[in-house]
Amino acid sequence: MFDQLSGRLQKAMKYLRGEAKVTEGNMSEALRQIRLAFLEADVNYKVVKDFEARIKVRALDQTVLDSLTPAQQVIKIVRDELASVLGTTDKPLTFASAPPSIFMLVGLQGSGKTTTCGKLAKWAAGKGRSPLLVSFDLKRAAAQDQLRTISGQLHLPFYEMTAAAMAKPRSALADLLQYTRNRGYDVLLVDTAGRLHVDDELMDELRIVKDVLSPVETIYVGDAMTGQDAVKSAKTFADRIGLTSIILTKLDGDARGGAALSIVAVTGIPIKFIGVGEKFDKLEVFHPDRMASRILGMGDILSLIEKAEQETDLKEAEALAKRLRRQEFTFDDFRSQLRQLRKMGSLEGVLGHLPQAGPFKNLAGARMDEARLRHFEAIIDSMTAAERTDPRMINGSRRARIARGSGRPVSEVNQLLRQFQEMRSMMKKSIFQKMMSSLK
Ligand SMILES: Nc1nc2c(ncn2[C@@H]2O[C@H](COP(=O)(O)OP(=O)(O)OP(=O)(O)O)[C@@H](O)[C@H]2O)c(=O)[nH]1
Ligand SMILES: [Mg+2]
Repeated sequence: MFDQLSGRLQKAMKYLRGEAKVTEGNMSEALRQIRLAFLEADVNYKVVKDFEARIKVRALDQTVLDSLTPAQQVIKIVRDELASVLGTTDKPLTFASAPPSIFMLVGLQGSGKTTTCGKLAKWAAGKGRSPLLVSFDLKRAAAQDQLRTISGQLHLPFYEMTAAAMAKPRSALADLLQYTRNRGYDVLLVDTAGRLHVDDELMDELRIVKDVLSPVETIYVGDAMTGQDAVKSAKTFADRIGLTSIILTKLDGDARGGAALSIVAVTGIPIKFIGVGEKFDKLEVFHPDRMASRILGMGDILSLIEKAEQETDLKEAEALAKRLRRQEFTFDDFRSQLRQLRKMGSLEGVLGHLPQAGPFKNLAGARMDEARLRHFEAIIDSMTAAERTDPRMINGSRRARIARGSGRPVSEVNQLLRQFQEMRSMMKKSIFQKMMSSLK
């Protein structure tokens, strides 16, 4: 997958090998090579520009891991930024809280909608769900036949949508919904018509389907081989009917990578699966991080980098534990912990180690609530450096100022200060210290 891009990126990294320090000079040639590699891979121009700018800033920033060579550091940054362009964290397909979960597939002609319907049905059945397949194509009778055949091959039920019924699309869809519920199917996969180009008639048709069925996921199926065309039409579908997910197909072919590396940034919609072959098991859950590593190749160097990262995390944790022992825990530490948590994507890992009682109760309760952590961070950001180091100085008027600065109510500032003080006093009892060592 993306062999050419991988090759070019690896070549770009060679420009930094053996350099003692990353400077503007040696970075600029590496960056030029990265830019060319991306443009050649048909990545959206604006995405390339942003990517390049971010790498430049981060590469020249001295705070990168000191145990890595300059080339390794840049490789790490490129890998991270690739992952960020691909969507950063895994976003699994959502099931409805009350069945049936309706997945509606849309996209241009030949993008792989019908095939992907079959793949998703197989995937859902493998998860113990009972899927029903239906094709809602007002124009082409052959569309019904294709999906019926696929259902047969998968031994999964198919809902027959007749031409007569489709003459009244709204009532046909209402009947379909009733049938799905009555029979107890908990996943309904809705295949739709494709067109060579986005047109008003298709959009009207799709809007009716979406309106009547209210799918939990409206999935754009895009052919990765078509590069920026897939990106452009995804944007149109997103703007005109609304999308929740993207599945890119035909990544087993000689797709250059441009679609995958542009579509999330351009549309703001996450990629959830990729199609890597015509067979029904050729569907992979999309992991931005793993995909970034795959694109970059360099497996050995990447695992070395990961090890260095873990060591750094451990070192930071140890330093923090030391400060805690000396009771020097400040809001700066607290904030960097919050950032660390958000960076990890999931709070479960770290907060899971906290005792579920005492002062930690509230914090552990925040586990599910990313927004609250962001609010905490905003409040801490609004404190002065002196306040962060010595929160005891934060009196009433300072609290009001911090609330104004962060756009949060004073009550929330009070709550954060209270929790912080509780944490500090708990630390005297060295519970946190124990927790830190349990993290190792
Ligand atoms: N190699 C490869 N081929 C794929 C993949 N997904 C779909 N295809 C092929 O792409 C072709 C078109 O797939 P369909 O599923 O019929 O596409 P569609 O979007 O339903 O097409 P229309 O209904 O005509 O709009 C078929 O030959 C599929 O076998 C994939 O991930 N890899
Ligand atoms: Mg089709």
